[in-house]
Amino acid sequence: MAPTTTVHPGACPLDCPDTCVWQLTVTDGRAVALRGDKDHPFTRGALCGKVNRYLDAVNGPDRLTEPLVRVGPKGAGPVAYRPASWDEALDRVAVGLRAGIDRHGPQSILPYYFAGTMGFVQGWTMGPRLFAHLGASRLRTTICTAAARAALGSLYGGSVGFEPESIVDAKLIVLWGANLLSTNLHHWPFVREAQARGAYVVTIDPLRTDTAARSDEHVAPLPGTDAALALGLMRHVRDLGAADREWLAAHTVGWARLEARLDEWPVERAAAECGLDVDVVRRLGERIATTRPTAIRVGLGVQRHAGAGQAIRAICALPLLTGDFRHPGGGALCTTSGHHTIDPGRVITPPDMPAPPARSINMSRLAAALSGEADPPVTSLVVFNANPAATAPDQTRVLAGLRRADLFTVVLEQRWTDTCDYADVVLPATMQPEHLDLQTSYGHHYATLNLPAVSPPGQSLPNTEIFRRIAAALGLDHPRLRDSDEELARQLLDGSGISYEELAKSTYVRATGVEVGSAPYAAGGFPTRDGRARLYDPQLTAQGVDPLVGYTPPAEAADPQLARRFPLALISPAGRFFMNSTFASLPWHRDRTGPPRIHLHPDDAAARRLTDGDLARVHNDRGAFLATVAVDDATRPGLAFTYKAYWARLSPGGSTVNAVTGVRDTDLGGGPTFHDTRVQVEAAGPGQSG
Ligand SMILES: Nc1nc2c(c(=O)[nH]1)N[C@H]1C(S)=C(S)[C@@H](COP(=O)(O)OP(=O)(O)OC[C@H]3O[C@@H](n4cnc5c(=O)[nH]c(N)nc54)[C@H](O)[C@@H]3O)O[C@H]1N2
Ligand SMILES: Nc1nc2c(c(=O)[nH]1)N[C@H]1C(S)=C(S)[C@@H](COP(=O)(O)OP(=O)(O)OC[C@H]3O[C@@H](n4cnc5c(=O)[nH]c(N)nc54)[C@H](O)[C@@H]3O)O[C@H]1N2
Ligand SMILES: [Mo]
Repeated sequence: MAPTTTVHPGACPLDCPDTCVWQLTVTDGRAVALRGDKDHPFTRGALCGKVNRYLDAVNGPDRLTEPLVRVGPKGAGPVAYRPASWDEALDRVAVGLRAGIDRHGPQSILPYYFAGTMGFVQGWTMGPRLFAHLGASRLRTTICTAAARAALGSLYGGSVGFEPESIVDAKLIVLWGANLLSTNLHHWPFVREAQARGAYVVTIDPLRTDTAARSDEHVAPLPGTDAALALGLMRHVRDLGAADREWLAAHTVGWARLEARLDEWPVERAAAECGLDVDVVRRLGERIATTRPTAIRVGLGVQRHAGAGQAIRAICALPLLTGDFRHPGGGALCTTSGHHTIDPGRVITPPDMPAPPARSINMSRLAAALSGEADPPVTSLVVFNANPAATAPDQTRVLAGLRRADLFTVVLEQRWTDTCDYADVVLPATMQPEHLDLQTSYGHHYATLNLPAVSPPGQSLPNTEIFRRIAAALGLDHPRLRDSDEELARQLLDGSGISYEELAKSTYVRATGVEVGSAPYAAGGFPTRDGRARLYDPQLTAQGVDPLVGYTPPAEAADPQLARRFPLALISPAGRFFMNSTFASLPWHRDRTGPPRIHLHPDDAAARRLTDGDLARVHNDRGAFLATVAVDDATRPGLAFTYKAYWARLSPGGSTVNAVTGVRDTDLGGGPTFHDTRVQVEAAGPGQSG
């Protein structure tokens, strides 16, 4: 018989601002080819390198295809597990969760999940709904953008900014702590188009990334000092008479106070704080003062430091000063999330379903929550769409917590991960081509519907179905715990202005009411109560934060005491071929990425007699990891870097960079401070290669 081939549109589910629309080719029931949808206005056809090989993950021999239950010690890996039927596995889950509830109450259960899929249906509906109904601890999902969200909520009233496609109209583009070529690839062609039309592109990043190297100028401040730079730039803009006082008066509050503060921030002070040449700051200030429109694309790297909230506020205050939001292509943009209208909150706790009040636990503090900070203790952990053993800070304590004999852990996964090593029960989950989902984007204004196109391997099931079955196994019979995936998608769309039928027909729609190429805040109208942006926000006082836009220095990076013992600041941004820890076990992706590396400035390498290819031990008081030395002048003396999210079980020594990152909240939002870390690096002794 001739093979049957069909093509199915869908959405890339990964935690990336681009949310590509793709076309999946299925032959005789098997996913055989994947390409980008050329007609999609933002992603325009090309997929990134790592997702070009997404079918390696879908069709991989390492997919989990049946439930597994632990029969050996925690931490020993797959050998400690045996296959089980769904009935047996679900029974274990129910018994384990019930035992915890009986001893310590439902709050002893912690669901831990994040954006392994950004699909709302598989991520933010049935799982959180079940746990809310049970009265389990709520998860504060802070691991990625919490500081930015809180800062933008204060400043603009939400995570909103210039319309991303309008960047082609900008005459000056500042890529601030954003490595577009690795993490926001589909915005880059728009930047190039602006450049072709004469725009000047500046990247502000402590590292000379590919993006920095391909910009017209690279400005490399010390990590965590961005607010100081922004204040110095604002001061210079003001001194040059370029503050748009009319727009400031009409559409902001707090300008008079901020102007007084700028008196304390001459460019010399800003330059000194940032470790920059004063002329660099002056020249950039002049450019900003004289170029309309200026677009500032703000990455998330700037907000993984102790002063993150103030950094985002100060950077995003700049275009308020220059009146840039008047123009298409002017203003700042960190994430587009606040423009989107789908709110999973109502779906997680529907009004007709009881959800007892419960404490919240900050996911960025998992290490602490598992080792004594939580009272009542966390005695059950249900992990889905996340791999915290690799990705959460303070890995030594995270792993010790996961190893606790009194902790009952359930992991829903597509393939065996570091976190599975510590599970009592592992449940096999479907991937994007196999389930229904609905997505918006944190980098553009489109929403996409993804319908199942192939059958799942073995007995794997969508998260939603697994949670429906866990609910049944627990004897919970509220009808809301039986809603189908399509019903959940429809509930998500309720009141969003997007219709399911329309999405089913066209796959994606422009979802926000903001027109392509428009200037949504030209005449103010920010989503604050009075429509004004807040340079001064008295509500922040209660959170211990300066109500006025200002500068909070980094914690470890700027600690001279600590620097004596741990002389190198360390940042761990996104690499190109992994997506957090997703793909970090696949042969093609690993080949492209190579082993964990510690990148050192030539001076720092020489001082330690380290050369390219040496195995080094990177350590501080919290822990250590092993990495191959890469001597690299993309960084500056005193600053080391490595890429995030290798797997511990596949790393020499069995730990990753998160063994040295710590549990410390950002000033605003309770986010993690991955890039605010100090370490020492030395040659790994013999026998340390694990
Ligand atoms: N290929 C790939 N793409 C990804 C990811 C991935 O792992 N791989 N991860 C996804 C996720 S979860 C996210 S949240 C986004 C993150 O993507 P980004 O927003 O790009 O965030 P980071 O990678 O943390 O850091 C971006 C840049 O900020 C720089 N940086 C670090 N500290 C500072 C600082 O203090 N000041 C300044 N100015 N710059 C600083 C880093 O050197 C880095 O080049 O990317 C997503 N996309
Ligand atoms: N050192 C350091 N650490 C960091 C960062 C950093 O900058 N530096 N960045 C942080 C950031 S920004 C983020 S967002 C976090 C991300 O960290 P995590 O949230 O842990 O994300 P991933 O590592 O991608 O793991 C996602 C997992 O979900 C699984 N998954 C995907 N889809 C599904 C599904 O439908 N069902 C189920 N059951 N599973 C699914 C994937 O197989 C994968 O194993 O990492 C953080 N960790
Ligand atoms: Mo993230």
